[in-house]
Formats: sequence, structure tokens, C-alpha cells
Amino acid sequence: MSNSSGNHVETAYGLAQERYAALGVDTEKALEKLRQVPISIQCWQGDDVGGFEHVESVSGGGIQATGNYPGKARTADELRQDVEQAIRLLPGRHRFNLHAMYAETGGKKVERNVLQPEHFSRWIEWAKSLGLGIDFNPSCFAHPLADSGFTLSSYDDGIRRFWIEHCVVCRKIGETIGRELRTPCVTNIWIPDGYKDIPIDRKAPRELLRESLDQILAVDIDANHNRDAVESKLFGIGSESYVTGSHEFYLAYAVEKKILLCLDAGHFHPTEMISEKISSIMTFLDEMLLHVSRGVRWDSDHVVILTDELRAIAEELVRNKLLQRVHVGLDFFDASINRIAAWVIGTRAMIKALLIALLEPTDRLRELERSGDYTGRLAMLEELKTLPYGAVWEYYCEQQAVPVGLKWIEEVRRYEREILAGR
Ligand code: RNT
Ligand code: ZN
Repeated sequence: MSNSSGNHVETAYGLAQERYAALGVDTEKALEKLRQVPISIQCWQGDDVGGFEHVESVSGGGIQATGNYPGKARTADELRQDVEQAIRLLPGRHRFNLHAMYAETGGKKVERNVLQPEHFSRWIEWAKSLGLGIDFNPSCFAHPLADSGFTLSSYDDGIRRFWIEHCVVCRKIGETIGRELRTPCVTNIWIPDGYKDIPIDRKAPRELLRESLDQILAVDIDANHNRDAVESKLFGIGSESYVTGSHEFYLAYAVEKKILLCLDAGHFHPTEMISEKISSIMTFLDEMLLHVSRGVRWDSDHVVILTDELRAIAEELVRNKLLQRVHVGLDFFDASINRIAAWVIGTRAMIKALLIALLEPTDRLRELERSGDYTGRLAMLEELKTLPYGAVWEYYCEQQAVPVGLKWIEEVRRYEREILAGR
């Protein structure tokens, strides 16, 4: 970085710092807090939710990345190399969110219900070397035993048993990951189960799902190392009329079992926002997980950008002091643009949203609200939108020794020429 750009960033930061100080906001404190918030970066953006098992299956549980941008990761080594490149462009220290289908079995076929921690030892060593935590997910889709569209809520005992066993081994893997990396691993269960067309029995599959989950959670796992989460969904491709694991189902289940609830931003009606739900859920649960995503007209998993909803999510976490209790993970997969750029754009947007929220004079706004001055509240909220948070963001990037502004894309383009083009 040249001195002149460094000076420019610092000058702009100094001015911004004064503006915020006038409102009682300490920008240094905000950045100190921001540095401590990890974002869990989803492995599956790197290879279009493919995994490396090469199983034959007719259905992917409705999960499908669109696009065929060249250079996708074909092996775990390539995926690690790619995500390392993305991480070099992100300020702060983050986490990596791994799916069971990214196991490394040394060329041997290992069924998902007998996976062992050793099949993830290379991932764990890699994370250690980079100082990353890892979160984990059973892969209950893209498998012949998921082709019926049902897994943990299947009427077939054998199918159900297989997926119960898979989820149990995943919790054990999560426990090992958490212990090895000295930071608890959040293991999130999402299943695709549902019907394309109108069912006559909505209850029986839910009872089966409850029984399956009970069996999965009955296995004793150290909560210091592994935290269990369940992720709901409203509908999917091929499950338009009914999804067993609905929001109401998992909300009730998470409260009953005191486990984490996962809210995916794309898993509700298009005008229904997860930001609004966080405060209710956190009144009853100790922790939760977010899958920050961007649906466009449906659960399309577009790359996260700095939308009003993203800002609202960050505001809820900051205003209610939930940054320690709500785990922030990303869930998008776009194969129509450079996949590394997708990671960088989405993760940077999430960090920016958190920064903007941390720069809010929340105490003042709260005073206005409690004294009934709604005029003052609205006026201030509107005024805050044009404060110079961009200058604070650029200063943060510089401080963290990552490219300021659009400079990061030059790095991605160089990587595309030197590495991706050869694949
Ligand atoms: C699917 C869920 C789920 C997946 C990942 C790959 O609708 O959102 O979280 O996207 O597990
Ligand atoms: Zn999700």
C-alpha cells in the first residue's frame, strides 16, 4: 500500500471519528468489538455444494447452484487453497463451515453413517494452522438414501436409521473438532424432507422426525465442544407443499431440548424477515445460529450484499448484545460469478453490516424511545444513514492488512489467471 493512500484512509478516518464522537460513539471501541466477531464461512460456495464423494444420486434435496463459472474446486486441497485466498482478503478472524460430504477418505468409499473424526483430520490440521474454528453439518441430501425426498422423517425404518446414524457420527465429529480447535463446533442439522404436492398426513412425518432427533440427541456429546442446531425451512424445490422440519416444529423442539435454532434468511415467506424473529427467540433460547443468505423472489441463495435486512440483522445482534450468543454463518452459493469473489463480497458485506450497527449511538436512541420521543428517534435513525461509516470500514481493512476498497478484486483476478484458469 502506498503512503499516499494510507494517509488518505487515516485522514478520512480521523474526520469520521470526530463525527461519531459528537454522537457519543467511540469508533475504536466499535472496531475492537468487530475484531472479535467471527463469521462462519460456508465451504459449499467453493464447489457449488458438490462435496468430494462422487455418489450417484438423482436428487440434491432441491439445493442447486446455478451457473458454470470456470475454475471450481475439484478436490479438498483446491477448496482449501481457494478459501485461503478469500480469507486473505477479509478483515478479522473467522470460522469455516464444513459439510460431512467434504470428508477425506483417502479414495476409500466410506458410507456417511460410519464417518469418523479421522476423515476430517486434514481439515482440522488446516484450520489449526490458520487459527480458524470449524462448524459442521450432516449432509442429508445428494445421496441415494435421500432420493425419496425423505431422510429423518422417512416411513422407511432403514432409511431413517441410516440418517440417524449419520447425524450421530456428525455430532461426534463436531465434538472432536471443537476439542481439537478449542472452540465449540456448531453442528447444524438440516434435512430436505417434504412433499411436492399436498399431503394428507402432515403429522406422522413430524412425529417421526421428533423421534429421530430424540435418538440423535440421546447420544452423550460434550456441549463444551459441540453445540447442536436445527434448521427449518418453509419450502424447497420438490417440497413446495409440505416440509416436515418447519419453523414451528423446530422452534418448539429447540425450546424443549434447549438446543440451538438455526434461522436461514431464505427459508421464510419472501416478505418475512429473520431480523424480526431474533429477539423473540433469544428471549427463550441461550444461543442460536443464523444462515445469512439472500433470497431473490425465492430461497435462491444469492450472494449476501449490504441490504436493509442484512443491516437489520446486525442491528438486532448489536443492540441486544447478542454477539456472543448468536452464531453468524453464511449460506449462499453462486456459480455464475467467480466463487472466491462471491465469498469475499458476501463476508465483507456481513462484516460491514456489523460495523455500521456497532457505530450506532444505541443508548441515545433507546433514551428517545423510552421517553416517548418517536419524532426524535425517527429523525436520528434517518440521519445516521449518511454518517461516514465507509471511512471507518476502510481504516479497519487497512489496520487488518487487507486490501482497502475495490483493490481486493485485483487479487482475485490474479488468482483466477494463475490458479483457476489451469483447472
Ligand atoms: C438448504 C439449507 C442448508 C444448505 C446447506 C448446504 O436449504 O439452507 O443450510 O444450504 O446446508
Ligand atoms: Zn441454510
